[in-house]
Order: sequence, then C-alpha cells, then structure tokens
Amino acid sequence: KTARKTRDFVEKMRETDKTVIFFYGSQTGTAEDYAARLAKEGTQRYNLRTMTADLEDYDMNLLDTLPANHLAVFVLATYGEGEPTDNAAEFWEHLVTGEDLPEFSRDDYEDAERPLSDVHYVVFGLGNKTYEHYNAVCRRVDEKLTKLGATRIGDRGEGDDDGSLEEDFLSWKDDMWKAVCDFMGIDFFAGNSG
Ligand code: FMN
Repeated sequence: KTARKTRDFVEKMRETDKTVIFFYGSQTGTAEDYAARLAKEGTQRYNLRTMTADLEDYDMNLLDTLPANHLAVFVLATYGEGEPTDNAAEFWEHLVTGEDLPEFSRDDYEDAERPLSDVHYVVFGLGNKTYEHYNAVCRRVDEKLTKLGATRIGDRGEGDDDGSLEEDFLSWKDDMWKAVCDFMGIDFFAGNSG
C-alpha cells in the first residue's frame, strides 16, 4: 500500500510549517532549477520556511485558500506559440484560457469577482526573445492573478534564454527579495550582511 500524496498544497504547507511555496512550470528543468535555487536562498539567507512544488502535483483551485501572510511564487517557462509547459497546462487552462471567471474553492468571498484578494504572489518568467510570444505565460498569469484580486509582491521578472537568462534572473532577484522581506516583515539587510 503506497501513501497517497496530498494535492492540497495549503494543507501540506501547514503540516510542514512552510510559508512560501515556489511553483514551477518547466519542460527541460531550467524553471525547476530556478525555483529550487530561490527556495534554498530564501531558507539560507532570509530564514524563510520554503518548499518547491511541481504545478501538476497540486490542486490550483485551492489557491484562494492560501493564508494572507503566506506567499506563492510562480516560476514559469513559455513554449510553443506562447503556451505553458506540460506540467503547467492544467493550471493555465484553469486560470487563463478557461471560463471567464475561474472557479476556486471558498464560498465566502467579499467580492465574487476577486476570489484571490487574500493571495500574495511573485512571478518570474523564462522565455526567449527570438520567439514571437516572448514570456507570454508569465505575463498572462501575472495579469490574471491581479485581475482576480491577488497582490504581486515586487516586479515581475523576465529572463531571456537567447543570451541573458542567468543575468536577468540575478538582477531581478535582489529587488524581489527586498520586496518579499518587506512583505514578510523580516530584515532584508540581516540576510545580506555576510
Ligand atoms: N520562449 C518564449 O518566450 N516564447 C516561446 O514561445 C517559446 N517557445 C519555445 C519553444 C521551444 C521548442 C523551446 C525549446 C523553447 C521556447 N522558448 C520560448 C524558450 C524557453 O521558454 C526557455 O528556453 C526556458 O528557459 C525553458 O525553460 P525550462 O527548461 O524550464 O523548460
């Protein structure tokens, strides 16, 4: 008999005492690697309790149940004609290309048009400027999350795999950590003193 893994990431965060979850949409592993690096840096540098999560392993219609003092980070690659990776396809359909107002799980919203109004998120996209739909997945996810009432922490980051992906990532993430520390109420400079 095998143990069944929960698809409820909020329950998993509660059970394992995590407050920041790094979701990745990745085909060949780059976004997954970036998510892992960010999660590790958050723990080692800023003492945050982090975990990574493959988007296809969890029920993303529970996003509305993420506590307001927690954070969801999305690290998302774009493929094809501005399409998501296979592991992000269900999330993409639910959030972006599905019905006008995606269904979430709670039934006690103050504003039914803004079901994600307690949710705080960070987004970084991986793409390549030689493609027409540059970083379309992170852009449309960002736009939709905001439209549904969620609050982005810091600026959206975008990396260009045509040459500057790693530099784009590195130059984005320090300001991102500053914004995340402000949001989480922790001292950014303490993590950068050594
Ligand atoms: N990047 C874009 O911005 N837009 C695209 O439409 C796009 N299509 C791609 C199609 C293919 C077949 C490949 C190999 C890459 C494409 N990219 C596109 C670039 C990838 O998003 C980029 O290489 C990314 O770093 C891959 O991340 P991953 O290793 O996590 O899958």
